[in-house]
Amino acid sequence: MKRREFITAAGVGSAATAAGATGAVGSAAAQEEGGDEEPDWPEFVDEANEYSSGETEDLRGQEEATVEVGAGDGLAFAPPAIWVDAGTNVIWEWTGEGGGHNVASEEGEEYSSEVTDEAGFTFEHTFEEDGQMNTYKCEPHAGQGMHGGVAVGEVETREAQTGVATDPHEMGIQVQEHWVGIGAVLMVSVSLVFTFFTLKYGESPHAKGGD
Ligand SMILES: [Cu+2]
Repeated sequence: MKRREFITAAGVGSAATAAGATGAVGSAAAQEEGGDEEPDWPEFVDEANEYSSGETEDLRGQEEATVEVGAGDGLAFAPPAIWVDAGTNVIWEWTGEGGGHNVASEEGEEYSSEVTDEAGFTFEHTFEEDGQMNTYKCEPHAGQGMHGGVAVGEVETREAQTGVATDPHEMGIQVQEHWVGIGAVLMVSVSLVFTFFTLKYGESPHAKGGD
């Protein structure tokens, strides 16, 4: 009688611990799912001035989008990475900062503006091809990171990693979940095996000395 009470208590205790660990797995997974998707930019855009991972400007649903030429310290496009629908007219507008700039396609649809430092100068291109990842640059400052990207419609995406270096963080979370998951499985198994053997072979040493 006493023995069975002890076994029940031990079983419930282990089950509760295992449930706690399982809960931790659930919340870690929920945190990871919280991120947004952004276009899977090539390195050319990832290294663009004024761009940080996860900071794509989602302008889908608009017929027109404006990008500043000569933003930040003067050698950047702003926003440097935009996501638009097919048929969107993108207008680049010069700030007059940072010297003479132009807008010239790198990959994707082809276009090229003149080089100028005139504030208020504009250049336009309408992106027609759905699913295309377009990249562009300022030719005088391409070597200094004056790059930009225009993702159009249904492009390949990746998990946005706002404010964090991409890969190490992702791996860190996966490793954590991995170990917590193994821990939970081990605890449940040990609990079940312990209960089974104690019930089958009787007499746990802890059950002695009861009244
Ligand atoms: Cu430039």
